[in-house]
Amino acid sequence: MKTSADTHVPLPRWQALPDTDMLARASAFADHLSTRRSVRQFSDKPVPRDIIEACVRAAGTSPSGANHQPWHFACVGSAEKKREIRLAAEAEEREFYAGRAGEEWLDALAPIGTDADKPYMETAPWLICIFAQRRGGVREGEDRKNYYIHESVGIATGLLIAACHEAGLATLVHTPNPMKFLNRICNRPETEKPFLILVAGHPADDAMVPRHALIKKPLEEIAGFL
Ligand code: IYR
Repeated sequence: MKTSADTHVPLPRWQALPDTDMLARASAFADHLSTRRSVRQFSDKPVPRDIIEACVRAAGTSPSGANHQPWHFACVGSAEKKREIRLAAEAEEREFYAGRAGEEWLDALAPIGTDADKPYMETAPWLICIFAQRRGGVREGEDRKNYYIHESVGIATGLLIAACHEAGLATLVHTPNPMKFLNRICNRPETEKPFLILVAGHPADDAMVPRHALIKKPLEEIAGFL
């Protein structure tokens, strides 16, 4: 690996912890994340914009291909835009649930209880529409090829979900298919591909979550040590 004073700086502010602290912190983080639930009933209680900004800043720290940061977060809080997005998403979802999904997919979704009605897209204060950029670069105005776009945007989305949870915000990953309509509604260029919509807000007081979603695979099933 090539490093020089021109291109590199010493790793700043690295915190070395004793193993016992590392385990305690990793375990506490895992326990906290295990209380996250995908929520489909939201309260209309407002969430100040600066909270969303802080969560998106956390997402923006994500690693990405060649550090090109190939993402855009269109944070939709206006009632008119949320309504437009809801109506367009529901139109796609109606076709999905009426047959486009196919029997096997609908069968897999049955325990979650979802259908084509998405009222929460208007009730929740924020719809964070995440776009993946095919071209860009590190600096504003660059037009270079981006790399590992989906991996990068997926990782950033994971950090965004974790940041929202840490802030006390409930979220839902929503992926109407297709969702090309988002480019028009969010004024994003054709070179960007809608990745997903993250619904964010306070849960409704009477929010319910599917039992199905509580089944999490144990460590032995999801990890191997070699
Ligand atoms: N986008 C649809 C369907 C849907 C698909 C999957 I995979 C889910 O885990 C949940 C829903 C909807 O939002 O209803």
